[in-house]
Amino acid sequence: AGTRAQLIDAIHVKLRDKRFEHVLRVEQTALVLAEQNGVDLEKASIAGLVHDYAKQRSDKDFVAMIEKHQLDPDLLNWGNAIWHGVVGAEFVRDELGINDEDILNAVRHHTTGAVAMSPLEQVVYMADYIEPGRTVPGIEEARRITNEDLQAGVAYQTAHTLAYLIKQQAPVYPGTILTYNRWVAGKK
Ligand code: DGI
Ligand code: FE
Ligand code: FE
Ligand code: FE
Repeated sequence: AGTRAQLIDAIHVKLRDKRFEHVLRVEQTALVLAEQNGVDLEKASIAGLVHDYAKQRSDKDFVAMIEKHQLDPDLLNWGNAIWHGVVGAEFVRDELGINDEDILNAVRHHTTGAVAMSPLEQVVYMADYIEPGRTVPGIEEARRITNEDLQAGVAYQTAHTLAYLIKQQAPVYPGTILTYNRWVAGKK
């Protein structure tokens, strides 16, 4: 296992400065949420730093990775917004040598959420949404709710993201709907 500085360098060469600065803010926000929720701080740091590691890869690279790891072929019908998390975790493992499944799941699920999310996954999902650079309407309420109750924050983000996608008439990834059913609609 390398140092944080080595990890930072490996990430920075793959990301534009704006994206890299977002990643650093997600790390710091994840550390605060981890502390508040009894989550391992080192894992929160690493997961925050690597969550968008694959964001700037080409579509061709993602398709090759889906084939290499024989991931769900339905993924081929989606694009960077979904791939950089779900498929991005495979780049994190293959290129950065991170094998911790909790960290890899936090990367996989940071955009869409998931039916089952560990506390670390919830921390990263929420840190990405409320980091101090985010300015979307309602962000102050999202921060307040999340600091009070992490799981309530997950429900808030999930509901608002789905409403946003529907308003845009954007395609909704099936995993996003499953997350909504579990975390917002309370389906067992
Ligand atoms: O990578 P970031 O910009 O830091 O944030 P993110 O990974 O949470 O990506 C957020 C974007 O992903 C946001 O524009 C909404 C989009 N998104 C989330 N769920 C879905 C989705 N886009 C589509 N088309 N379908 C989804 O289910
Ligand atoms: Fe992302
Ligand atoms: Fe997000
Ligand atoms: Fe992000």
